[in-house]
Amino acid sequence: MNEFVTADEFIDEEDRIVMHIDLDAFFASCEEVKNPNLKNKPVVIGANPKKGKGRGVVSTCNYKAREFGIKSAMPISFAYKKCPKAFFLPVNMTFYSKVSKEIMKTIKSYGKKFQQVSIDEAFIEPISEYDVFELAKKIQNEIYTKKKITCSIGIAPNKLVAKIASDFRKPNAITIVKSSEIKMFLSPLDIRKLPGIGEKSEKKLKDIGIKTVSDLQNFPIQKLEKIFGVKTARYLKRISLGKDDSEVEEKGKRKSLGKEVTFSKDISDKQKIYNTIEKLAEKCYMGLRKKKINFRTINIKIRYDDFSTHTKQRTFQEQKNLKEMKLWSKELAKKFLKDDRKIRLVGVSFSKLSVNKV
Ligand code: TTP
Ligand code: MG
Repeated sequence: MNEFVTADEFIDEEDRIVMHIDLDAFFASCEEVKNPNLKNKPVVIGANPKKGKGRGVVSTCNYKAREFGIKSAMPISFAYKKCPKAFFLPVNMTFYSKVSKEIMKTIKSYGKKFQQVSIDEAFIEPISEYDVFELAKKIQNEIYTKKKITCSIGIAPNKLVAKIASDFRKPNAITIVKSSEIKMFLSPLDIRKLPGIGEKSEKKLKDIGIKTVSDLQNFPIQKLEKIFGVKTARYLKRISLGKDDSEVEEKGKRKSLGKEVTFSKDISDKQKIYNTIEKLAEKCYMGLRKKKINFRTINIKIRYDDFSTHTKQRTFQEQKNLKEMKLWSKELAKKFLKDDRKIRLVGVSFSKLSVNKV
């Protein structure tokens, strides 16, 4: 299946380029690195099969074991039935994490932006020195040379399509989808390939005759809204068309999120200044919430008309809500607004960030 691998004329100037790199049969590949004798033999990682009586599940298996119909999340007893002669190994997370860390370092070195999303996958917005197809091959070669592990890479104008593309052909493949090809690329795929469509949504969609992404693309939006509600229906339509503007960024690695405004004319109108600060605090707060990032510190910046700049900050023990943060932003600014000095710029930023685990 080569029709989407068209390296030469890829990507119009204005397109964003996102690469999604996913390691092949990761846990099983790690075990093969440790014990090369396992190569070309079926290898299943997960719970102890106890001769078919084990009660746990399969974490993953190599491609040889997949030929027997074994899959991630399948009860280990089923896997045993399908291939009793497979090599069943327990999960050795410490080892896999170490391998993953080293591979992620390599991937990161080729990204202007980098976001690791799980132990074996990451997005990058690649550095622009290379042709994207060449770069993808270079990344595959480097990972293989260093760690003897293969990976599959999807390249597209956004994260959504890049992720689907990396899964499109596996193992050891590169799939490029240009923006003009997105709709056609997604059309024949099963709706389960779209992110956020789990078993439940799949059933609901299939009940109304939507089996492929193309069915979803063509389904009348009004009807979809009636069944799923406006928000979900619009989300479904957007992803069916491969639309996604989320950024490649490492969650929790960001140190702060700030917004500032320079007034068109220096002002001393207190109400206007407080309103602006409150709005900036709200923008920062909502920006972080959207990305599920918590903060502990708020910083206020004030620049007077003579360019002298002052800041004040406050750190909290626990997460605050929007209403509290609006009040705090104004409280911290109070000190600078005691006299009638004119203000040129105000800024609000939130820091001490951490990924929201809730
Ligand atoms: P995946 O990337 O989903 O799977 P994979 O790398 O084994 O195979 P593929 O070539 O299709 O990418 O998941 C990465 C690792 O996460 C996988 O090696 C084991 C672990 N995992 C589980 O423990 N349970 C699961 O149900 C899945 C899907 C993965
Ligand atoms: Mg993988």
